[in-house]
Amino acid sequence: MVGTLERARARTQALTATVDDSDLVRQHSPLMSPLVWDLAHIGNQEELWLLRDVGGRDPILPETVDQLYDAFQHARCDRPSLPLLDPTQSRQYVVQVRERVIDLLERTPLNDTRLTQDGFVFGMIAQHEQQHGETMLATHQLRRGEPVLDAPPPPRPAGPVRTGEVLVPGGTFRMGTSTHPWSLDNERPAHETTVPTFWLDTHPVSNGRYLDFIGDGGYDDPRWWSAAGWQHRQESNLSAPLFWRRDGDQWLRRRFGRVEPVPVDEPVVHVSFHEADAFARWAGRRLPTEPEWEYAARHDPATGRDRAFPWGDDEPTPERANLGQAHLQPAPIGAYPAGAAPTGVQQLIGDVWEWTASDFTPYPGFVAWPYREYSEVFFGPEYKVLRGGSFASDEVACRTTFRNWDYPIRRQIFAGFRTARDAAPGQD
Ligand code: AVJ
Ligand code: FE
Repeated sequence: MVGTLERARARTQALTATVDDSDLVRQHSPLMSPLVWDLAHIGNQEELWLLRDVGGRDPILPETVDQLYDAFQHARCDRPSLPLLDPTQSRQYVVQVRERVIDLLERTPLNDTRLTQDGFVFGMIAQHEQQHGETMLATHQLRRGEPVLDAPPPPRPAGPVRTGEVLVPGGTFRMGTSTHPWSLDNERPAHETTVPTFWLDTHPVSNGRYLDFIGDGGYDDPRWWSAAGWQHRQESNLSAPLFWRRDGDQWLRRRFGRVEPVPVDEPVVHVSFHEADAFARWAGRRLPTEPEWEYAARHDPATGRDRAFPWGDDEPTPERANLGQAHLQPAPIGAYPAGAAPTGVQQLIGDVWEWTASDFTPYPGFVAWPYREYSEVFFGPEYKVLRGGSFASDEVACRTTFRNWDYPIRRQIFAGFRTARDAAPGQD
């Protein structure tokens, strides 16, 4: 548990120590908080839940500080004008909180309240920090200026890759979880769900395939777009994924401050739900539903078991999935044969978040826990669910049951997609 908290902190450090103080307090996009807000917010959530709630300790700073870091009190675009802790104070604050947390962990017997059972609230805070790690990485991607981040390139496939689709035989499985100790409220409870037989892309949609959509005039043909999608495409003048730029007859993309030709064999990333949905229709297909996605990722048709991961119950490894910001990009299509599901579907975990067709809604029997503002206040048709995690997701916050959500117009997150289609009657 301490190791998991430390891994999150090492990442936070890497994302906040590599830029100078003026970069920390700057707003790199109205869509994002200044990095210094994320930093102190991470510390503040840790203090609120672990030190004050579990530990019964007094506040470290004047209590007026809490509301500055309450995400519901101030929109991201307003956060730079708040009287925030400065970079030095923020760094000191998170260190102080963490020292006291380690002390508390040594004294607190776990399992004596529901909040501490199996270390849940410590796991929740580690997941929270890692989710903000992913958000801070998205801020780095939006930041202009010299590159400051580095990582080795992801693995490449060993040989030729067979792309296409696989038939996923329908059936009933237990969607979600009632037993994973660190699962968040929206993943609960497990409930029987029946999925029809369907076809699913073996891999996420690549930049190469996405370029075919662009080249075929996909952005200019309202036939492929939903009404809301077309309206957004018009208003925002969309013509390619975020961070792409056409240069003569080639496409370039900017990634963490470096410009390079768009790699055709990499999963497309930085597309909105609307773009994913339009691509799918252009291809004569659709986005998978959330139950279809989870069923494909967990269910083993041979044994009838629902597993933890596509490859089985063992934890993720660097051979199985591109997670944890080990690389600063999704890996090429076919780079993770060891991560395949029994049906042969690949790269469900890691690389890019995958847009699904589904709205973010509660499972039957949902109970908000431990706070309504994690999930419950977001339920409804305004948000679409994303699954599977990205190269920027840490494994503590990446499960086959884990649900992410965002507005269908969002593009700065590390989101791509894969497509599906119904099976013909009798194909099962
Ligand atoms: C689950 C990724 C949508 O970043 O808005 C962070 C996670 N919740 N702090 C977000 C979260 C509170 C959340 N997402
Ligand atoms: Fe947060």
